[in-house]
Amino acid sequence: MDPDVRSKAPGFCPRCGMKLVAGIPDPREYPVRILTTPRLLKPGADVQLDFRVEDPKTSKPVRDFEIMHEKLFHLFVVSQDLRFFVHEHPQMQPDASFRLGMQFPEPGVYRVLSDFYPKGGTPQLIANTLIVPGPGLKFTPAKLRADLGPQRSENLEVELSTDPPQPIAGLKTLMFFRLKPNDGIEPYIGAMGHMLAASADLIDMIHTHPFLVTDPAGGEFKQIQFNLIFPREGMYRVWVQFQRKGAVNTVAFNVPVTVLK
Ligand SMILES: [Cu+2]
Repeated sequence: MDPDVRSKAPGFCPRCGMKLVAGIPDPREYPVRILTTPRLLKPGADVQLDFRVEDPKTSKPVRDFEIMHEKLFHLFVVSQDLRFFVHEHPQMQPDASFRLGMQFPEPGVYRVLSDFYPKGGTPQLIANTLIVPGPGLKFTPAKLRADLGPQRSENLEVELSTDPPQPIAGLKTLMFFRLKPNDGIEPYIGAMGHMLAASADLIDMIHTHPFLVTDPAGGEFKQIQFNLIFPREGMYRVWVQFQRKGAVNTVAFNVPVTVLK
């Protein structure tokens, strides 16, 4: 989904292939209610999450959604210490709610980000908080150190470089991810990569997709470029997901963002 891509006529986004919708409706937030079963969350235990999207005007459940990247509903769950990350796709139920089974590994505060596009509305990224009580529960934001070194996952090595080398809040940062080996890299849920960037205090969360995919250096690596604007100064944790030969690779970097002085 590329919310900045606008067209005068219905069609498809030239960048990500998603359906373009005529007109620009008022941006409105659609509240998401989360029901957990059991109600009290326990670390390491199975839990069922049910998501109900409400129409902000009528408070009635929303039933019609646009498909974004092959799915009706994308979900991110991130722990406050920023160690736990999942990107899942809850399934629509007959009553138009969405359901997902998962586990929370440890006691803690979790930010739950629902990404969906109600028909007739605008793309939504709605944050909720869930608390998993237990020993060691903390409410303090994560303290992260910069970590820009190469990361390895299932079957890929990922290197990051940025332009400017030190990202500046409010200005566009080009982020170049170099993927090795450069064979068998394929789309994952409708895009050549997915990024979630979260400020260490979990206030700013950005979900975005590649701007450009190239094979520089004679194809020695695949370069996947994301462009984004970090809203504020401070540390950001940036998760990226790429698929190679059927395996999803999730890696994360800690990116310090400065201000223009
Ligand atoms: Cu995505």
